[in-house]
Amino acid sequence: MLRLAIQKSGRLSEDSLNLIRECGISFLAASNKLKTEATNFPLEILYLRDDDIPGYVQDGVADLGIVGQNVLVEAGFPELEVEGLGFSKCRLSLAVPRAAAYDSIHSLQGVSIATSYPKILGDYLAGQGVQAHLHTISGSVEIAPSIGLAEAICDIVSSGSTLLGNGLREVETVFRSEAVLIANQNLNAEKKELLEQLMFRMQAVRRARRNKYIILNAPVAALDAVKQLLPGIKSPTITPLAEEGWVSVQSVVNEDDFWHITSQLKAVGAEGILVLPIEKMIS
Ligand code: PRT
Ligand code: ZN
Repeated sequence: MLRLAIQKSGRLSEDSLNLIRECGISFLAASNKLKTEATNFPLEILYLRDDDIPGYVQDGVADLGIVGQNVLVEAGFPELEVEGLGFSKCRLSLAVPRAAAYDSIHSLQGVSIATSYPKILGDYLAGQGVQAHLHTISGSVEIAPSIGLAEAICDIVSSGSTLLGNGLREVETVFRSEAVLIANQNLNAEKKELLEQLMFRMQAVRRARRNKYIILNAPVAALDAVKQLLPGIKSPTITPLAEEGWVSVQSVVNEDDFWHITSQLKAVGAEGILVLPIEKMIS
């Protein structure tokens, strides 16, 4: 039985649960929301504050966890990371009041900076040869300059609207983060095997999310041009249509390239283009 710790309620909770569900693992809703057991995989889910997850996994109270890299590195256990999960992407950035003079990181020499990430920020500043006064606060970091607590801040940014709304200007990216799967480093053979199975499923789900299945009809004369646009996993599947001189082509395209490729396919003569989501994609 594996114990997986996820965030109880917050930005990571829903995406963590969705990933587990898409791996085909079902579980009953927890009555007390502290833990639940899966019904079709040897997995128990613990619901915790995100800040507690790295320590619980390090100590072996949980075998696995899903947490932001920012929290993991700040907790001092980067070695627990197994793989990135591609959601909750954000950055830890330095920001100063809009009107403040700022030329380079050296403008922060001797300045007071409010943050909830003293370790990551301290390491970053040391690497840049800058000495600043760090004020560690646990929340509402963005208001620190306006209440006179600090001259600059270092906080998590995603869209940037919180900084904007508080009259702040983002000046340096200190750290880039996403949700990661973490694991205790002394798992026994049985748990390691279960972790392998879980990772195999997670990878299949993530690959599927990044790709689409595409089916289209094309005149035989346009086939070479269509094949150029659709590399597929190996190569596209081509079957003749009942109508002479036409074929049906099936392939997989990356979601990022999808709009670009479909417009080019139309331009070379493809018709009846269907695009379908992929549920799982095993390499
Ligand atoms: O209660 P618990 O301790 O479990 O949760 P929490 O309040 O500490 O964390 P939570 O749920 O806010 O965030 C969990 C994780 O989500 C973080 O550790 C990051 O890895 C990730 N994440 C992604 C973010 C954001 N995006 C984000 N935008 N975490 C926080 N923010 C906050 C940020 O602190 C700032 O206040 O959102 C604001 C900035 O957002 P924008 O869009 O205005 O730039
Ligand atoms: Zn937290």
